[in-house]
Amino acid sequence: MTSKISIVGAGMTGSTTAHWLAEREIADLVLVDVIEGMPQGKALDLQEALPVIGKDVAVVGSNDYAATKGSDIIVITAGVARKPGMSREDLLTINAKIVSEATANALKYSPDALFIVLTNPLDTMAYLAMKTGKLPRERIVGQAGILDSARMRAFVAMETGVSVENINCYVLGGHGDEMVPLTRHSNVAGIPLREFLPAEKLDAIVTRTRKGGGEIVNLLKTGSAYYAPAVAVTQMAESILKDKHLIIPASAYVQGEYGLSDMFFGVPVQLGRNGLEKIYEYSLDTEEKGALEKSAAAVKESIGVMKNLLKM
Ligand code: TXD
Repeated sequence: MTSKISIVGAGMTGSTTAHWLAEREIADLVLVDVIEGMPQGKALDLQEALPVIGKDVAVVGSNDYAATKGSDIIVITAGVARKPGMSREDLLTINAKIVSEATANALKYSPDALFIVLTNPLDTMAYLAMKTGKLPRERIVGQAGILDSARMRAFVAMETGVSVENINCYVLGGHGDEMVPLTRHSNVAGIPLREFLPAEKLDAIVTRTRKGGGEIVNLLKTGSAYYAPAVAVTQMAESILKDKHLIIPASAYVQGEYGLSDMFFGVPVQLGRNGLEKIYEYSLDTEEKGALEKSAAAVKESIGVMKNLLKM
């Protein structure tokens, strides 16, 4: 492989990301974690699976960032996962330390890498990683929007019986309960969702989407979602390495887009070999603008809390 992706945090999300990525055969992979033996064991197990599916990918596990040397992409999914009853913001204190250290360490060995951040609270941790690494906004995005939109697509498919391939949903805003599922822009094979489903069904889907992360946490009890987040990262990495110019919802550093600045927020971004190429702006009505503002306020508050905490 000519490309290399390193995943910091070889827990449920990190190792599942490696699994999806290995199947795509787009890059050699490195798993890094603080737990001794764990990333090595998972990497070796995955390496031993690849002959069965005929994929020539090198998978390495390590506790040392030296193994990540020369990575094209660094995925940060190290941290503590949400437990039932724990808000994303509760995670802030613990995860801020982990994310800033991970960013600084990864940059020592891959000074030109692009970053995809997952650790929660997502928009805040992406902001922290960007500031810690002094990265231009092109080089860092947070994963949230593909996941939230995929959840909504899954719920629409379950309700309508239509193939997921026909269902296009767009969820913007912060990766929290105030996220904004754009029902006016979402559609089934081009037919607006609002025409396809009665209002009460659509409202229920919007609510379930917003609480989608919590629904899984409550079921699992000992962790949070990982299959869907991991495949979302895979789609982002693939768009970058293949220079696809794919437009996907993701958390990006806004500089005036949607009237917002100096924060990470879920917006439609175009991803190519150089990372974030462009942020697109949907035309929004008053209600949608109001919902985005509410969501932005929640993210700004979380960033403010972190800045205070870390005296940034
Ligand atoms: O869509 C999204 N943005 C998310 C975010 C979807 C899924 C998970 N999301 C967040 O990622 C979640 O809220 C957590 O903040 C992280 C990791 O979630 P995961 O479910 O993978 O948690 P695990 O299984 O506990 O794995 C975390 C690993 C674990 O193996 C720790 O030992 C490791 O992180 N860890 C570290 N690795 C490297 N370096 C440091 N400092 C470190 N600290 C912990």
